[in-house]
Amino acid sequence: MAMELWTSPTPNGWKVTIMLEELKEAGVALPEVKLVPIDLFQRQQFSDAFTEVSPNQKIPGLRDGDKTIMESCAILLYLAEKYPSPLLPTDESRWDAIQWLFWQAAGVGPTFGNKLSYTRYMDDIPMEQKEHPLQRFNNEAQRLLRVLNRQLEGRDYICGDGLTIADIAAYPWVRGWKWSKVDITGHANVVAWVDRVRARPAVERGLSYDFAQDEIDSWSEETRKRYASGGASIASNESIASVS
Ligand SMILES: N[C@@H](CCC(=O)N[C@@H](CS)C(=O)NCC(=O)O)C(=O)O
Repeated sequence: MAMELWTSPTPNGWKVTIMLEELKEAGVALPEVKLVPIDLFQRQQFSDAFTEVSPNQKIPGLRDGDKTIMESCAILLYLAEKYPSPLLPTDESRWDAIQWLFWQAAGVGPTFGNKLSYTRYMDDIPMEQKEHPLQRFNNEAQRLLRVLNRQLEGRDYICGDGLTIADIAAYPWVRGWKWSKVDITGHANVVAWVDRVRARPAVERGLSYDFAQDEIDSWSEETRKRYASGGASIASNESIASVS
């Protein structure tokens, strides 16, 4: 039976599509993966069918036979364990990848995500109410970038010479820095790492799922408008009680 990936073209979604392509690149014979697009602008994340796959009502979600998995980093770990490859080493160094994976899930994702929301998706909120969160999330994002920059000193990838699930988790958030307006340009190792990861053919393929290939690096005005106007649904506070 095919695996099903319920997802959207957003940073948390790209983690999994990049992972699938990097596994193929590593020579893993993956079963067929059926893509089930979730239109967040149409609030499909709140449908009963998707809630079965992801009780948290956020993409991505994976169904593999009887097993359903939510949370992008849990999906990365699931795929990495099920299909062994250098993306998650089997020796002691696996803990390097796992700790940086959790660092992304607990720090980079929420911080960059919140900075993005206040920067792009809350135009109806007066600036004086946004100033504090904007500053707080920007400061924390800059702190995380300093941590990442230090970790990348003398290393091509977060855990050393080879790409791991730690890079796959962090990259989609950091690459979107122009959209979230988190300036990475003062962190030379991070800038070089973003370019290095982007140059990988599997990453290019992973970023193209259900998304126009010629807009991977630079969105058209129309796409920017669509994300800006519908972004509030991507970072919604819809109550779980409102599910019909
Ligand atoms: N911690 C979750 C975060 C997932 C998440 O925030 N997904 C966003 C898209 S990037 C989403 O589904 N938003 C819809 C909503 O908030 O209603 C993960 O890593 O999977």
